[in-house]
Amino acid sequence: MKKEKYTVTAALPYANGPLHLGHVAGVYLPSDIFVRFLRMNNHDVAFICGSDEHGAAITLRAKKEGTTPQEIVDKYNEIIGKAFNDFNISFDIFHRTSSDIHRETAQEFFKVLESKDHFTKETSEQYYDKDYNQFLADRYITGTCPKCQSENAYGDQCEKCGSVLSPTELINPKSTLSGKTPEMRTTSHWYLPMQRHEEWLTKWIKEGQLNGLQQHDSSKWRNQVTGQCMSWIDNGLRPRAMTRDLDWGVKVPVEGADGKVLYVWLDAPIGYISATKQWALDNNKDWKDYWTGDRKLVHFIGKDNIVFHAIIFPILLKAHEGLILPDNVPAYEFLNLEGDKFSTSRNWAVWLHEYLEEYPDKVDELKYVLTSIAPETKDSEFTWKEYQTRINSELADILGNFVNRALVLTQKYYDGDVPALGELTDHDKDVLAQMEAIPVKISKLVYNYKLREAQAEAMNLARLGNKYLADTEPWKLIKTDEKRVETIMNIALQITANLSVVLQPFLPNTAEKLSEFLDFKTTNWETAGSHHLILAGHKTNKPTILFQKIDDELVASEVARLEESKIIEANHDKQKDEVTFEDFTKMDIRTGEILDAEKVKKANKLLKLVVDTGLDKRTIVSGIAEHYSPEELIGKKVSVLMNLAPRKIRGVESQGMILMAENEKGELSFVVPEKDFISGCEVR
Ligand code: B3M
Ligand code: ZN
Repeated sequence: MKKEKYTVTAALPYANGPLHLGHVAGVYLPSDIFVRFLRMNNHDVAFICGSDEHGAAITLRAKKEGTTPQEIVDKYNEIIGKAFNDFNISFDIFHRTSSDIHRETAQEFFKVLESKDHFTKETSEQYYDKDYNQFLADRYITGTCPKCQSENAYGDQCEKCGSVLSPTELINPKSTLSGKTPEMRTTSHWYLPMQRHEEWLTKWIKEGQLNGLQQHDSSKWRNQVTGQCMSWIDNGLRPRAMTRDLDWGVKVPVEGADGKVLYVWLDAPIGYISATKQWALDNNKDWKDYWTGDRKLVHFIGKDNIVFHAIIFPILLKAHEGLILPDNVPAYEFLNLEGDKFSTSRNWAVWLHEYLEEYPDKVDELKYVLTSIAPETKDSEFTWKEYQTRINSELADILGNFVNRALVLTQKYYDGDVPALGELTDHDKDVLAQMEAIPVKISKLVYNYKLREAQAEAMNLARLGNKYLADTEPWKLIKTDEKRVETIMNIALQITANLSVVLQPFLPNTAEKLSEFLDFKTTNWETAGSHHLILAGHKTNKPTILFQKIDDELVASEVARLEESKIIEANHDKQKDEVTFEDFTKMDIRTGEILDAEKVKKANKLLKLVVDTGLDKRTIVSGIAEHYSPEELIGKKVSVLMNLAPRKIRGVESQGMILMAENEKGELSFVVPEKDFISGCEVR
């Protein structure tokens, strides 16, 4: 197979919050699978990512947490980077757009475009907050949506109805800084006249859609990508401001541009280039090799980033000259969670770093589930129930079961030695032919960015093996036909060895375990399909269980956790629905005192408390382990919601709830009477 060159990028996550499973399923996992596959096929690949550390996304978060942008990006770059690492995502580099090399690269890029007259300078009226002495970026203005009348629309978008807006369209605009009505002031900015590029852009995008004539069809863009681009173009391309009045970002490298920074959507994609530069420096390579010539540039992104990667960045690359344009922009639709959209503000999310803390040994399990449900062509949904079903009835019952049988029987009959392949029946030949065909199918699917089907095809190999053993029943045959069993077991072991190859892109940890069991490893995809991957006489090892089953309790507690955060967060910024006095009196709240505290096993956030409530001493499980050590809690006065229905949390029955106040930074404080009251006093 022809060796090709690829530069693969995964969208730079904003360093303003942690990653949730939606990000993972729609960008980072598919790009990782694609790259692992390319590497196994000996293509020359660079896999680039980093955190996006500029823009209003960052400054607003800093304001919310009462801290500086620098602290925010340092904090989330660390959390995100660690989560990628723990999740075994194989970036060649995970870089940062706050680095010096990025600033220099972005400024240089801007200067090249400026010198080639690709910008126009235009003066316009924009909202200005007098109290804060600054122009207001789109996200700094909220007001009533002109389309749906929702009161909390942002200057660039209404999250309620999804309309794209501009700040001047908002009814009754307010600055999020001072809360006051902003005034209009004149400011000038550099604009990218996108309309100048319409002709070549249209042709290029249509080519992408139609192509598919290349070796593996890899140039054919997904319909939703070309569709979105063409509808943008058909609506008419307009000049778009490439600079902003902000003090956080890459300074505009021109005289007289004080207080102006590069627009984050000019800055961030250049982050792919600056990250490549840093990686090249670290590895004695020339970065230009990765952005010029016959190399395929592939951007993995979410659908909300399509126009930035398939229109704006290509315009910038083309205008710069000498750099390649993307070969493909595989964009993913959105992943929903338990019937609702992922939402950071409502905490309706499964956070990757939290999952990994909680289930550090279930990395491949999550990868498997997320790839199975990846939103490749339409929005899809993650539920804990499906997580359980996929792991139990697919990973454990099919893959785990087959591998275990094959290896355990080999131990039992041959002390681990691979038996010889004897005469083949038609059934054997058919099974071997199917085994041989699977890697070919997987290849074709991966090159077409159909990773969901590709993984299913890899699992078909385990299905094939499982069925083969069930059909041939070597455990019965061993009593009557030992010779025949040798052939059957040899074939079962060839299938196992092939699994250790074809699973590598999808489930690298599992593939590694298979390699250890077999004492055999190849990272060369071209060997996949072979009937002789491991030879007779080769010694295999005793296997361990590959996948533990997921019990109902895990599903129930994860779902309960989500429901709780939904109830708690839903109305955070506004007053909740009215209740009657009678409603209120249904709650039995009393003062109490913590007598004992200990950690709940295998749960980082939970403490098991024994509380004196005046009426009794009871056990309450509380999610405060990250805020208090057990020792410092003993003797603490608290308020207890007594008559909350008891619930089992991590196997411990919790009889009530401790009341806590939470501030914007997520810090917790007990809610207690200001005087030293005894336990059992009613709160009302
Ligand atoms: N940070 C937007 C996002 O996280 C943005 C992507 C940048 S890719 C150059 O959705
Ligand atoms: Zn709206």
